[in-house]
Amino acid sequence: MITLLHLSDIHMGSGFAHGRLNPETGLNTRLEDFIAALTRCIDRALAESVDLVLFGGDAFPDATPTPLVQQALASQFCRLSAAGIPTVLLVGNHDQHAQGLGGASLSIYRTLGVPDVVVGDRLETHRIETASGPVQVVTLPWLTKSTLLTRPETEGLSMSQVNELLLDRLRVALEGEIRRLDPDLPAILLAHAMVDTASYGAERFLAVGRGFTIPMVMLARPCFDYVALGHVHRHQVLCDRPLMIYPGSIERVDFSEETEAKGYLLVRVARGQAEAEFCPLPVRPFKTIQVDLSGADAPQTQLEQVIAEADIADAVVRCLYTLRADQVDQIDQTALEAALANAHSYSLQPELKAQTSRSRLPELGTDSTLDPLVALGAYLANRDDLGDIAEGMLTAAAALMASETGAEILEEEDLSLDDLDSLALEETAQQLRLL
Ligand SMILES: [Mn+2]
Repeated sequence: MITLLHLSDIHMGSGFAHGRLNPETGLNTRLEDFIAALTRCIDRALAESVDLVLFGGDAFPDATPTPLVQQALASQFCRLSAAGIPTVLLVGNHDQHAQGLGGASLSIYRTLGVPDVVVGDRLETHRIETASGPVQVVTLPWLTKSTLLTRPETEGLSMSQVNELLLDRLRVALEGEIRRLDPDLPAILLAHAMVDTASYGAERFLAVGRGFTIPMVMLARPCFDYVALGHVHRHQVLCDRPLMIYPGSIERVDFSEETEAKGYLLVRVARGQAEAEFCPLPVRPFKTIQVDLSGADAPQTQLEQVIAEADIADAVVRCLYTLRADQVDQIDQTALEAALANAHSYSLQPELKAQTSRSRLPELGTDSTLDPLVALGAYLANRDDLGDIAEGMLTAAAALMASETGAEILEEEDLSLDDLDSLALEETAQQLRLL
């Protein structure tokens, strides 16, 4: 029987906006939270003397973490190496470098030859000698179309056709690995993937290179005794035979994870059997306070009352309140800040109640086949306040439409004129500039 600790989606270095500077350490408190969560995972692995640690991918928010963040992660995984506990670090979508092969933020561990650390940045099978005997780990990192396809192969294909082709290739490649497995030894699949039967968490919004979905049946093969997943931030068991689990992220990355339990898995695996225990971590609470004040006679009093009743101690708090334009003067910002002082951090997000329904531009009509660039032009022509950035937005939008990823984003988001109207435009402009 092999005991292992399976964790995933560390995202070390993200969510700084939800923290503050710790004057004693000079670090952002959210970095400290993420370090504390990872430290607890490694502490447990050492305390249990597990035979193996599996990391399911997404170590950082991107492939170029700052040295401080890189070091924070390394100093924890090095404790496993020092204890002689084999560790597999799988490459997730956030760890991949957009340009060419290699260069993933975790590849440095292989380059340095860190003892007992295996980096899974391609589909391959690793035979690992553990204290309780050998185990086979098939690594399946996050797939992009450039992983298994060449550019000429995908030319002229729609996104869904590319995904079909990619799945065909994956099926063949995975079959190749499976056939080479030793049937007498325990076998584990470690995959960073969006499995079709999973329910979404924050990763839906985090994904930079939006990828594709793998059918659960393709991974739930009887040759695997355990399927260790990463990518989805919400802990969930997808299948019992073979046991297939997302441990979820180890800390809350954003408010979409407000109500989710965070933790890691302790798993016992032998040939033909597996059992897992979810171990919750005591992580930072997130708290959304939402109140509609538009009908209130005394909005300030009511808002302070709602805040007083909320459990905000040491929590990351966002306070969303709706009010009428004529009520704005009745809100005392300083008093609100005092009421929220007990929180770890907070943001006040007032929203004005729309007094009139949104107007539509007649020239845009209801023709949904209208060229997006023409529509954007017509929209900007009617928005004098955006005059300064109108030209830049059009240029950026044209570039966006011309680029493959841009077209994919628009297609995936099903971006229509209605959305354009309701999107926060500054943010749109900023995103366009970033692209
Ligand atoms: Mn991911």
